[in-house]
This record gives sequence, C-alpha cells and structure tokens, in this order.
Amino acid sequence: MKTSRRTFVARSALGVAGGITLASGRGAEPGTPTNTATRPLIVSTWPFGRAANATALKTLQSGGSLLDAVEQGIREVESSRNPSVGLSGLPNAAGVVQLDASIMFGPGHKAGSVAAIEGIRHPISAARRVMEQTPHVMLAGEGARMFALEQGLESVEIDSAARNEAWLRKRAAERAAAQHHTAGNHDTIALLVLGADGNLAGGCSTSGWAGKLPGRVGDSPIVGSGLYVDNEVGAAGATGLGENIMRYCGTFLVVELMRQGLPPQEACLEALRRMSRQDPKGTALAVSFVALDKHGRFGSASAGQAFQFAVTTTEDSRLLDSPGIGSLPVVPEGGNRNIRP
Ligand code: SD4
Repeated sequence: MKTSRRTFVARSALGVAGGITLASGRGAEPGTPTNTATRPLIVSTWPFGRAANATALKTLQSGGSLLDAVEQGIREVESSRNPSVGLSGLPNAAGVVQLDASIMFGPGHKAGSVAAIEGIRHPISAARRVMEQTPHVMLAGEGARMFALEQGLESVEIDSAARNEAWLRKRAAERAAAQHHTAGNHDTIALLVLGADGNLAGGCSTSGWAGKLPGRVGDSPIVGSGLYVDNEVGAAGATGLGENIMRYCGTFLVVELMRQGLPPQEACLEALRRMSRQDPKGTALAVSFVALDKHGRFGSASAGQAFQFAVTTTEDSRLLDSPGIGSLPVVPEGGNRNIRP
C-alpha cells in the first residue's frame, strides 16, 4: 500500500526538518552507524522490501552467504505476484512481460545482470549466474533467456506467434502509451546488505515501466544506474523512472558522494538535487534512492514520488518514510558545501 500524496508531502517536510519519519517501530536511525553486533544491516525499497529483508536475514542466519541473502530476498518478491517485479509484473506495450535484474558483490567488485529477459521466473538468479558462470556482465533479450534455460532456471512457456500478433495489433496504441509514464505503474525491489564481516552486496529486479516499448531497458540491470556496490565505500539502489536514473548513473553518483564524505542520506539527497536541475524529456524526476555505507549508516531520499523503505538488523525490522527533495531549499550554484573537494 502506498502513502497518499498529501501524507507524503507532510512527512517529507518533517523528514527534512527533523530527520526521517518513522512509519513503524523503533530501532536503527538513518545517519547513525548501526551497532556492529546487530549486523547484518539490510536495506531495501518499498514496503514489500520488508518481506525480502526477512528472507535475506533468515538466509544469512542459516549459514547462507551475502549473495545468497540478496538472491533469496529478491526471489521472495519475484514470487509474490507483485505487479512490477517478476513474471506477475505489468507487460510492455506489446503485452509481453520483459524483466530486468542485476546483482553486485563487493569483494572483487563483481557484477552480473540480465535485461529484457522473458519467461524466466527469477531474473535475479539469472543475473547471479551471469556474474558467476560467464566472463560477461550483462546478457539481454533472447540470449539472456537461452542462458537462463541452459542454467536450468525455472521458466514459463512463451507463445511467440500470439506475441507477434499482439504487437502488430497494438502497434499504434503502444507508441502513444509508452510516451506517458505515470506514477504508480512501477516499483522495483532493490536490496542492499552489509554483512557482519563488513562486506557488501546488493541486487535489484523489476518488470520496469508498464507499457514500455518492447526492448526498452531500464536502469535496474545497468551497473551504476539501478544498483552500485563498492566494497570500500557503500552501496546504493534505485527505484523510479529509469530514464532519469540512467542519464545520471544515479547509484554510482550516490556512492561516489559517499566516498567524498557524505553520509548515505545526504548523498541520496545531493544526487537528486543534481538530477533535478534538468528535465529534457519533461517527465519530472520520480526517483528514489536507498543507500548504506561501510560504517553501517543508511539513508534514503525521494523526488516526485511517495516512498517507504525497509531497514532490518538482527534487532528489528522497520519501514521508514523517505525524505522528499520537494521540500528542500534549492541548492545554490557551486553545490553543497558539505562535500569535500
Ligand atoms: C525502470 N526503475 O525500469 C525501473 C522501474 C522502477 O519503481 O523502479 N519503478 O525504470
């Protein structure tokens, strides 16, 4: 369930003035390093992230690795009949569900992703296999599907004749539909983990922009756009309008701002400020970030959409309201003085 716009604006104002608003419970605070004894620290997007975090935590507690935790946490959402993650996601303009996913592992700076993949139940597992079983980072379209099938990943039948027919029938309408991104037709799971050993991992998975043109690839499978993990610094994940995230390498920007000294929440806000200065496609920003750093701090920021994120440690699990850039003062030319040159 999403926060109403009015509630969002009220909470955003509060969030900026007095720190993030708690949607439920007590526990870890943004900006304050989480107690190392309560790690792992798991942060993910949207209220459904809470179930993903719980599965990730359980995976770690039963001896799984950081990557197992990311993969299993995201599989939880891919299996949950979510309208914007996994095969239950909303289709593209031709009536076909095309999925994007990526995964990164801090040690070794490893990455894998799949883009515009069809008929594969768990794109996050396909992304992990690309990372671990091939010399590549990204596979797309039919090649990604063939690889996933070869790897024995669960699939569903694809009827290409019916698909082509649908494409021809709806061609004119789909072009028009794809021009108009509307809020609320998309949500991505991005999940980040700081392990008890101090290492980082993350992943994300989505069906992307509902009604997108066939073949459209969003930010989620692109390293540094929908997901970025740097084991020396921290990790960030994105949700929202991929076209805007991709133009700025959004999560790379957040991590690099953390490298320059900003805490995660400030880094998310500063990235959004920079991204909000230009709007070449007239789509408005509609972007949210989550981030965590090596010190166990975490944060989030949102522009143009109400956004909640889930934070889990061994001590507690909570949903938090993200502060919105809409209620922030305009940043003067010359940028943010908190950033070290
Ligand atoms: C995309 N970023 O494909 C994804 C969609 C999303 O919240 O995150 N929606 O553009």
